[in-house]
Amino acid sequence: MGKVYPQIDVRTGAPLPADFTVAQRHGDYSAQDHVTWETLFHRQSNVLKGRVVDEFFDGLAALNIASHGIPDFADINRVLARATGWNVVAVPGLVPDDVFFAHLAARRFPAGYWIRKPTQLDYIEEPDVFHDVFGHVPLLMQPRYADYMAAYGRAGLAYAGTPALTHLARLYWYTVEFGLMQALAGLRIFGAGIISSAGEAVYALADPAPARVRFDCERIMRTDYEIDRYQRIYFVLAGYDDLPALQPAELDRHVAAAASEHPLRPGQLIDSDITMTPPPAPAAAPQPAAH
Ligand code: HBI
Ligand code: FE
Repeated sequence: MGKVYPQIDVRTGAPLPADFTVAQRHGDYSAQDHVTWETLFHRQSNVLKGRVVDEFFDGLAALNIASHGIPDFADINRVLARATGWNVVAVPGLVPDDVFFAHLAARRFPAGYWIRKPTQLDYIEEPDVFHDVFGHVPLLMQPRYADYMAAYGRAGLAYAGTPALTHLARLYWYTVEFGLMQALAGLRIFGAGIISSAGEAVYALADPAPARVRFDCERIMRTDYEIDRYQRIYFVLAGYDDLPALQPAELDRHVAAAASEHPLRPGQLIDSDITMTPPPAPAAAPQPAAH
Protein backbone atom coordinates (compact mmCIF):
# COMPACT_ATOMS: atom_id res chain seq x y z
CA MET A 1 0.00 0.00 0.00
CA GLY A 2 1.30 3.42 -0.92
CA LYS A 3 1.52 6.15 1.63
CA VAL A 4 -1.47 8.47 1.96
CA TYR A 5 -0.25 12.07 1.97
CA PRO A 6 -2.09 14.75 3.94
CA GLN A 7 -4.02 17.36 1.97
CA ILE A 8 -4.21 20.05 4.62
CA ASP A 9 -1.95 21.68 7.17
CA VAL A 10 -3.37 20.11 10.34
CA ARG A 11 -2.41 23.19 12.38
CA THR A 12 -4.44 25.66 10.29
CA GLY A 13 -6.81 23.58 8.16
CA ALA A 14 -5.39 25.31 5.08
CA PRO A 15 -4.96 23.15 1.96
CA LEU A 16 -1.37 22.12 1.20
CA PRO A 17 0.15 23.62 -1.94
CA ALA A 18 1.40 21.32 -4.71
CA ASP A 19 4.95 21.48 -3.33
CA PHE A 20 3.74 20.44 0.16
CA THR A 21 5.46 23.37 1.88
CA VAL A 22 3.96 24.97 4.98
CA ALA A 23 5.03 27.82 7.23
CA GLN A 24 7.30 26.56 10.03
CA ARG A 25 5.37 28.69 12.61
CA HIS A 26 8.33 28.78 14.98
CA GLY A 27 6.26 30.56 17.63
CA ASP A 28 3.89 27.57 17.82
CA TYR A 29 6.41 25.14 19.35
CA SER A 30 5.70 24.34 23.01
CA ALA A 31 8.23 24.56 25.82
CA GLN A 32 8.25 20.74 25.81
CA ASP A 33 9.10 20.72 22.08
CA HIS A 34 12.19 22.86 22.70
CA VAL A 35 13.21 20.66 25.65
CA THR A 36 12.95 17.59 23.39
CA TRP A 37 15.28 19.29 20.90
CA GLU A 38 17.74 20.15 23.70
CA THR A 39 17.70 16.58 25.02
CA LEU A 40 18.36 15.12 21.58
CA PHE A 41 20.94 17.78 20.73
CA HIS A 42 23.01 17.13 23.87
CA ARG A 43 22.81 13.37 23.50
CA GLN A 44 23.86 13.35 19.86
CA SER A 45 26.56 16.03 20.20
CA ASN A 46 28.22 13.93 22.85
CA VAL A 47 28.03 10.63 21.00
CA LEU A 48 29.21 12.21 17.73
CA LYS A 49 32.43 13.67 19.14
CA GLY A 50 35.30 11.87 17.44
CA ARG A 51 32.80 9.83 15.41
CA VAL A 52 31.36 12.21 12.79
CA VAL A 53 33.07 13.97 9.87
CA ASP A 54 34.53 17.35 10.88
CA GLU A 55 32.32 19.17 8.37
CA PHE A 56 29.27 18.24 10.43
CA PHE A 57 30.32 20.20 13.52
CA ASP A 58 31.64 23.00 11.27
CA GLY A 59 28.17 23.24 9.70
CA LEU A 60 26.35 23.19 13.04
CA ALA A 61 28.51 26.05 14.30
CA ALA A 62 28.26 28.14 11.14
CA LEU A 63 24.46 27.78 11.08
CA ASN A 64 24.12 28.36 14.84
CA ILE A 65 22.21 25.10 15.16
CA ALA A 66 22.64 24.53 18.89
CA SER A 67 21.02 23.24 22.05
CA HIS A 68 18.98 26.39 22.66
CA GLY A 69 15.75 25.13 21.14
CA ILE A 70 14.42 24.17 17.72
CA PRO A 71 16.06 26.42 15.12
CA ASP A 72 14.03 28.96 13.17
CA PHE A 73 14.49 28.02 9.51
CA ALA A 74 14.67 31.71 8.56
CA ASP A 75 17.83 32.08 10.69
CA ILE A 76 19.43 29.01 9.09
CA ASN A 77 18.58 30.21 5.59
CA ARG A 78 20.25 33.59 6.03
CA VAL A 79 23.60 31.79 6.36
CA LEU A 80 23.01 28.67 4.28
CA ALA A 81 21.70 30.44 1.16
CA ARG A 82 24.77 32.68 0.99
CA ALA A 83 27.14 29.75 1.47
CA THR A 84 25.84 27.11 -0.96
CA GLY A 85 22.54 28.42 -2.37
CA TRP A 86 20.44 26.00 -0.30
CA ASN A 87 17.33 26.83 1.74
CA VAL A 88 15.41 24.77 4.27
CA VAL A 89 11.63 24.68 3.73
CA ALA A 90 9.05 23.23 6.13
CA VAL A 91 6.89 20.23 5.15
CA PRO A 92 4.51 18.06 7.22
CA GLY A 93 6.63 14.87 6.83
CA LEU A 94 7.36 12.54 3.93
CA VAL A 95 6.42 14.08 0.61
CA PRO A 96 5.89 12.22 -2.71
CA ASP A 97 9.09 11.28 -4.53
CA ASP A 98 8.60 13.74 -7.41
CA VAL A 99 7.94 16.59 -4.96
CA PHE A 100 11.02 15.64 -2.93
CA PHE A 101 13.25 15.55 -6.02
CA ALA A 102 11.92 18.88 -7.34
CA HIS A 103 12.82 20.54 -4.04
CA LEU A 104 16.34 19.10 -4.01
CA ALA A 105 16.93 20.04 -7.66
CA ALA A 106 16.00 23.63 -6.73
CA ARG A 107 18.35 23.48 -3.72
CA ARG A 108 15.50 23.44 -1.21
CA PHE A 109 15.75 20.88 1.57
CA PRO A 110 12.27 19.82 2.76
CA ALA A 111 12.41 19.44 6.54
CA GLY A 112 9.63 18.12 8.74
CA TYR A 113 8.53 21.00 10.99
CA TRP A 114 7.22 18.80 13.84
CA ILE A 115 9.25 17.24 16.63
CA ARG A 116 8.87 13.77 18.12
CA LYS A 117 7.19 13.22 21.48
CA PRO A 118 9.34 12.60 24.58
CA THR A 119 8.21 8.94 24.45
CA GLN A 120 9.66 8.55 20.91
CA LEU A 121 13.23 9.78 21.37
CA ASP A 122 14.78 6.72 19.73
CA TYR A 123 12.51 5.81 16.83
CA ILE A 124 10.12 7.64 14.52
CA GLU A 125 8.60 6.51 11.23
CA GLU A 126 8.66 9.83 9.39
CA PRO A 127 11.42 12.44 9.45
CA ASP A 128 10.95 15.17 12.07
CA VAL A 129 12.78 18.46 12.52
CA PHE A 130 15.53 16.83 14.57
CA HIS A 131 16.43 14.20 11.99
CA ASP A 132 16.11 16.63 9.09
CA VAL A 133 17.73 19.76 10.53
CA PHE A 134 20.31 18.24 12.87
CA GLY A 135 21.03 15.25 10.63
CA HIS A 136 20.92 16.63 7.10
CA VAL A 137 21.29 20.41 7.11
CA PRO A 138 24.82 20.98 8.57
CA LEU A 139 26.51 19.12 5.69
CA LEU A 140 24.63 21.30 3.17
CA MET A 141 27.27 23.93 4.08
CA GLN A 142 29.87 21.67 2.41
CA PRO A 143 30.03 22.63 -1.32
CA ARG A 144 30.58 19.12 -2.74
CA TYR A 145 27.81 17.64 -0.63
CA ALA A 146 25.52 20.56 -1.53
CA ASP A 147 26.12 19.90 -5.23
CA TYR A 148 25.61 16.14 -4.80
CA MET A 149 22.21 16.65 -3.16
CA ALA A 150 21.04 18.95 -5.96
CA ALA A 151 22.34 16.52 -8.61
CA TYR A 152 20.46 13.74 -6.84
CA GLY A 153 17.26 15.79 -7.15
CA ARG A 154 17.81 16.28 -10.90
CA ALA A 155 18.51 12.57 -11.34
CA GLY A 156 15.37 11.70 -9.37
CA LEU A 157 13.26 13.91 -11.62
CA ALA A 158 14.80 12.24 -14.68
CA TYR A 159 14.00 8.73 -13.38
CA ALA A 160 10.69 9.48 -11.62
CA GLY A 161 8.17 6.75 -12.31
CA THR A 162 10.77 4.37 -13.81
CA PRO A 163 12.37 1.21 -12.35
CA ALA A 164 15.71 3.08 -12.21
CA LEU A 165 14.38 4.96 -9.20
CA THR A 166 14.93 1.86 -7.06
CA HIS A 167 18.63 1.97 -7.91
CA LEU A 168 18.88 5.70 -7.32
CA ALA A 169 17.11 5.44 -3.95
CA ARG A 170 19.69 2.83 -2.83
CA LEU A 171 22.47 5.27 -3.61
CA TYR A 172 20.78 7.94 -1.46
CA TRP A 173 20.21 5.45 1.32
CA TYR A 174 23.81 4.21 1.47
CA THR A 175 25.40 7.67 1.15
CA VAL A 176 23.19 10.53 2.39
CA GLU A 177 21.41 8.46 5.05
CA PHE A 178 23.86 5.71 6.11
CA GLY A 179 27.24 6.55 4.58
CA LEU A 180 30.57 6.39 6.40
CA MET A 181 33.71 8.26 5.38
CA GLN A 182 37.37 7.41 5.81
CA ALA A 183 38.94 10.60 7.21
CA LEU A 184 42.63 11.06 7.99
CA ALA A 185 41.83 10.71 11.69
CA GLY A 186 39.88 7.48 11.19
CA LEU A 187 36.53 6.08 10.13
CA ARG A 188 33.77 8.68 10.52
CA ILE A 189 29.97 8.89 10.33
CA PHE A 190 28.65 10.75 7.30
CA GLY A 191 24.97 9.78 6.85
CA ALA A 192 22.08 11.65 8.49
CA GLY A 193 20.32 8.45 9.56
CA ILE A 194 23.32 7.60 11.73
CA ILE A 195 23.95 11.21 12.82
CA SER A 196 20.48 11.42 14.37
CA SER A 197 20.58 7.99 16.08
CA ALA A 198 22.31 7.51 19.44
CA GLY A 199 22.46 3.73 19.12
CA GLU A 200 23.51 3.47 15.49
CA ALA A 201 26.22 6.15 15.90
CA VAL A 202 28.11 3.70 18.10
CA TYR A 203 27.09 0.53 16.26
CA ALA A 204 27.96 1.78 12.76
CA LEU A 205 31.61 2.47 13.59
CA ALA A 206 32.48 -0.13 16.18
CA ASP A 207 30.13 -3.11 16.25
CA PRO A 208 31.67 -6.25 14.76
CA ALA A 209 28.38 -7.38 13.17
CA PRO A 210 27.89 -5.11 10.13
CA ALA A 211 30.10 -5.17 7.04
CA ARG A 212 31.95 -2.00 6.05
CA VAL A 213 32.69 -1.94 2.34
CA ARG A 214 34.59 0.53 0.19
CA PHE A 215 32.16 2.81 -1.70
CA ASP A 216 31.25 1.56 -5.18
CA CYS A 217 28.31 3.19 -6.98
CA GLU A 218 27.18 0.17 -9.02
CA ARG A 219 27.62 -2.19 -6.10
CA ILE A 220 25.40 0.05 -3.96
CA MET A 221 22.78 0.27 -6.71
CA ARG A 222 22.45 -3.55 -6.51
CA THR A 223 22.06 -3.61 -2.75
CA ASP A 224 18.63 -3.82 -1.08
CA TYR A 225 18.17 -1.99 2.20
CA GLU A 226 16.05 -2.35 5.32
CA ILE A 227 14.47 0.72 6.90
CA ASP A 228 13.50 -0.74 10.28
CA ARG A 229 16.76 -2.00 11.79
CA TYR A 230 20.41 -1.02 12.16
CA GLN A 231 22.13 -1.59 8.82
CA ARG A 232 23.91 -4.89 8.07
CA ILE A 233 26.26 -3.12 5.67
CA TYR A 234 27.76 0.36 5.45
CA PHE A 235 29.65 1.84 2.51
CA VAL A 236 32.75 3.93 3.12
CA LEU A 237 33.56 7.00 1.02
CA ALA A 238 37.24 7.94 0.73
CA GLY A 239 36.25 11.62 0.78
CA TYR A 240 33.84 14.14 -0.72
CA ASP A 241 35.39 13.63 -4.17
CA ASP A 242 34.02 10.06 -4.07
CA LEU A 243 30.44 11.39 -4.30
CA PRO A 244 29.40 10.62 -7.88
CA ALA A 245 28.70 13.59 -10.16
CA LEU A 246 25.40 11.93 -11.23
CA GLN A 247 25.70 13.23 -14.80
CA PRO A 248 22.90 11.68 -16.89
CA ALA A 249 25.02 9.56 -19.29
CA GLU A 250 27.25 8.16 -16.56
CA LEU A 251 24.29 7.54 -14.30
CA ASP A 252 22.44 5.68 -17.06
CA ARG A 253 25.47 3.41 -17.45
CA HIS A 254 25.64 2.70 -13.72
CA VAL A 255 21.90 1.98 -13.52
CA ALA A 256 22.01 -0.31 -16.58
CA ALA A 257 24.97 -2.22 -15.14
CA ALA A 258 23.32 -2.58 -11.72
CA ALA A 259 20.01 -3.66 -13.28
CA SER A 260 21.75 -6.34 -15.37
CA GLU A 261 22.98 -8.16 -12.25
CA HIS A 262 20.89 -9.82 -9.56
CA PRO A 263 20.15 -7.70 -6.49
CA LEU A 264 22.20 -8.27 -3.33
CA ARG A 265 20.79 -8.85 0.14
CA PRO A 266 21.81 -6.19 2.67
CA GLY A 267 24.38 -8.30 4.48
CA GLN A 268 25.69 -10.18 1.44
CA LEU A 269 29.34 -9.74 0.45
CA ILE A 270 30.76 -10.33 -3.04
CA ASP A 271 34.31 -11.05 -4.24
CA SER A 272 34.92 -7.53 -5.50
CA ASP A 273 34.13 -5.96 -2.10
CA ILE A 274 36.97 -4.22 -0.31
CA THR A 275 36.04 -4.59 3.34
CA MET A 276 37.40 -2.82 6.38
CA THR A 277 37.28 -4.01 9.96
CA PRO A 278 36.60 -1.54 12.77
CA PRO A 279 39.55 -0.68 15.01
CA PRO A 280 39.53 -2.63 18.28
CA ALA A 281 37.73 -0.85 21.11
CA PRO A 282 40.21 1.17 23.18
CA ALA A 283 41.35 -0.57 26.35
CA ALA A 284 39.68 0.66 29.52
CA ALA A 285 41.43 3.73 30.88
CA PRO A 286 43.72 2.94 33.82
CA GLN A 287 42.09 3.77 37.13
CA PRO A 288 43.65 6.75 38.88
CA ALA A 289 45.45 5.73 42.06
CA ALA A 290 43.39 6.39 45.17
CA HIS A 291 44.90 8.76 47.66
N1 HBI B 1 10.18 13.27 1.86
N2 HBI B 1 10.27 14.85 3.53
C1 HBI B 1 10.85 13.84 2.85
N3 HBI B 1 12.10 13.43 3.22
C2 HBI B 1 12.72 12.41 2.57
O1 HBI B 1 13.87 12.06 2.90
C3 HBI B 1 12.04 11.77 1.50
C4 HBI B 1 10.76 12.24 1.17
N4 HBI B 1 10.08 11.65 0.16
C5 HBI B 1 10.67 10.58 -0.63
C6 HBI B 1 12.00 10.16 -0.16
N5 HBI B 1 12.62 10.73 0.83
C7 HBI B 1 12.71 8.97 -0.79
O2 HBI B 1 11.76 7.97 -1.03
C8 HBI B 1 13.52 9.30 -2.07
O3 HBI B 1 14.86 9.59 -1.76
C9 HBI B 1 13.54 8.15 -3.03
FE1 FE C 1 16.79 11.60 6.13
